[in-house]
Amino acid sequence: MAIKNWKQFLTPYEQAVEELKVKLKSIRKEYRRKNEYSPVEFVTGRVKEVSSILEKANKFNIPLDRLQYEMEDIAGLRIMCQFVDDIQKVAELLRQRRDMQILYEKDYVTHVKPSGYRSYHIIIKYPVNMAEGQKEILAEFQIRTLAMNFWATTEHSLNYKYKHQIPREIKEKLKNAADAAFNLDEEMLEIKDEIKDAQKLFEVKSEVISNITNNILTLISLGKTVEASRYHMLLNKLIEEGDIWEFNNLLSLTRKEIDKYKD
Ligand code: 0O2
Ligand code: 0O2
Repeated sequence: MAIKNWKQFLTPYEQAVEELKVKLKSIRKEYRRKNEYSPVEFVTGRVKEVSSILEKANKFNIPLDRLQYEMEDIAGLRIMCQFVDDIQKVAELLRQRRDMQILYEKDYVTHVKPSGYRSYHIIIKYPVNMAEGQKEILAEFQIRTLAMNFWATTEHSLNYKYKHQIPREIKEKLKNAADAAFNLDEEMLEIKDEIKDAQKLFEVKSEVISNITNNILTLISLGKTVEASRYHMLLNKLIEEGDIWEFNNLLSLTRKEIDKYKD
């Protein structure tokens, strides 16, 4: 059976991708709001192109009237993580959700594909509320590290370029690149705590700098331009070489300065 109206067929998938993107991005926002490290680095999503749907249906002998039951990745969400152990944290967050039903999981992180592909896949059933009522669709999450994503994206483009007939020498190079990506993930995991500390420090510093800047602006609005420019110079000096203790000190000095002029 041919699908007469692809636009109509794909509408619930488009809605699902948009909704799930918002939901996943808000997981990150929630962690950030609490000033905590987020296992979600960034999220992308797409609805499969009609040409790719037809190609895959052909490859797996899926009749077009069975697409909605048998093709799992018409709606696809990709969740990128900084570290390998974040992948299971994200999977656990998804397992706890009530707004989707997990059908099954495929662990290509432990069981690397012969191509070198690594990712953790979760297939879900997701209800979409349409004008004509609720419709349940299938969707696929691919959870991976930045290194896994870099490799998969490159290999995907090469497959597209060579129509799945990648020359042997390029295939070998890709295999080496997959090993390098694996090693990078391992090494990043070893220095995870240091990286997280550095990122946390950066966030704390950014917040203190933003508060100092606000205080300098308050001093200007109070007409205290000489004081404001003195603190501005001090801040510029700290930005070059200051540590967090010195930034906090400057913040409290600017607060005290403002207090002097409040009635
Ligand atoms: P931010 O934090 O401001 O960058 P849409 O709403 O459909 O237009 P969507 O899905 O958000 O957009 O766009 P897309 O192109 O799929 O990219 C998704 C998000 O992933 C975007 O962030 C990109 O900036 C981010 N992104 C893509 N590649 C990378 C990458 O290599 N590293 C990082 N850290 N982020 C990347 P947002 O949502 O626009 O927000
Ligand atoms: P797209 O949208 O072009 O990415 P398969 O094993 O791929 O024949 P199946 O049963 O759909 O078939 O399941 P699998 O292995 O879980 O693959 C689903 C998706 O995972 C693929 O979708 C890819 O996105 C990704 N994937 C799987 N293996 C590889 C790989 O070796 N390299 C890359 N780059 N991606 C892979 P599609 O259908 O290829 O579509």
